[in-house]
Amino acid sequence: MAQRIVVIGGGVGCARFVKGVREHVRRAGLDARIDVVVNTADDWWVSGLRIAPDHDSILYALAGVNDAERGWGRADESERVAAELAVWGTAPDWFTLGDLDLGTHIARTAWLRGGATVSEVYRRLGARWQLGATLHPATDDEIDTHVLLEDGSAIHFQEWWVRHRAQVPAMGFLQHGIALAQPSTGALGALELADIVLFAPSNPVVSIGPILAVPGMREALRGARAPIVGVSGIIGGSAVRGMADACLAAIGVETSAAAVARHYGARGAGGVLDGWLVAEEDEASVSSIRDIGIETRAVPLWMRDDDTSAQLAADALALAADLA
Ligand code: FO1
Repeated sequence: MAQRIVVIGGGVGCARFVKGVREHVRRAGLDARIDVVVNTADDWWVSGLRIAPDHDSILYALAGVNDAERGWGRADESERVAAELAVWGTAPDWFTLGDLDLGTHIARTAWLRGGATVSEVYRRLGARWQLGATLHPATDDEIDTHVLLEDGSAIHFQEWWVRHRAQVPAMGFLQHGIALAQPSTGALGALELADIVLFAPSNPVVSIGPILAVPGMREALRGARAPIVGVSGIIGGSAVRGMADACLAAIGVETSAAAVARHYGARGAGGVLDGWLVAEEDEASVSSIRDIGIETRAVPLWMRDDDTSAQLAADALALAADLA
C-alpha cells in the first residue's frame, strides 16, 4: 500500500521542496504517492486571463520546463505577445507574461469559461507531463489576496509583491471571498488519507496562511491521523526567498523560525504542527519550540540542488516517521 505524502504550500519554495520529496522517494525506492495542496490566493486576472503563479511554479518545476533562474514562468521564453499587451495597455508593464506561459493561461481560462473547476484545470494541465505528484487547489473558489495599505486602500497581492516589491507597508492581508470558500474535495481527500503531512518552506502569511484560512481546512489538518511536520522558510532571522519578512511584520510576527512555529501552533495546543525543522543556524531555538509542544530538529535547510532538496525531504519524512 503506497505511503501517502501530502505537501501543503505554494510558490518557488514549495516547488523545490516537492521536487526534493519526489527525488527522495525515487532514490529510496519508496512506494509512495505525493499530493500537493496548493495555495490559490496569489491568483489573479490579467487581460481577461486567469494567472495562477503558485500552481504554475510547481507545475513547471515538476515538469522540468520552469525558468529555474527566475523561479516562475517557462524556460526558453519569449515575450512577443507581452510587448503587444503593453502597447494595448491590458496588462501592467511590471508583470511579464511570456508567450509559452500565456499558452497555459489561455488554456486554463478557456477551460474555466467552459465550466471546468480549478481542480479539473489542474488535472488537465498536469496530465501533459509525468509530474510524479498530484496537485490540488486548496479551494476551487476565488480567494485572491488583497493587501491593506496605510491609506486604507487595498491592492491585489501581485501589485504589492511585484510592482512594489513589498516595500509599501502592509497593514494586513485579506482573501476576498474566503468566508464562503470551501476546501477542494481533492485537498480534503488527500488529508484524510495522508500518512504524512508536510508544510513546505513557503511564505507563512501569503502562501500557507490562505490555505489554513479556507473554512474547514484547519479542522481537516487538526483531525488528520497523519503527523504534520513543517519546514521553516526563515533561516537565521531572514526569509530564504521572497519577502516573507515584510509579510510577517505586517501581521506582527517576528521573522524567526521559532516565531513562525508559534504562529502555526502545536496541534496539541489548538495549532496545526506536530514537528518543525529549523536550520542549523537556528539550533539555539530548538528547545524553546519543543517547550510549546512541537518536536523540533535543526537540519540543513538550504535547497541548492537535487541532493540538498532530497536530503531535506528525507529529514522531514524521518521526523514524521518518529512522530507517527
Ligand atoms: N514575478 C515578478 O517579480 N515579476 C513578474 O513580472 C512576474 C510575472 C509572473 C507571471 C506569471 C506567473 O505565474 C508569475 C509571475 N511572477 C512575477 C511571480 C509571482 O508574482 C510570484 O511567483 C508569486 O505570486 C509569489 O509566490
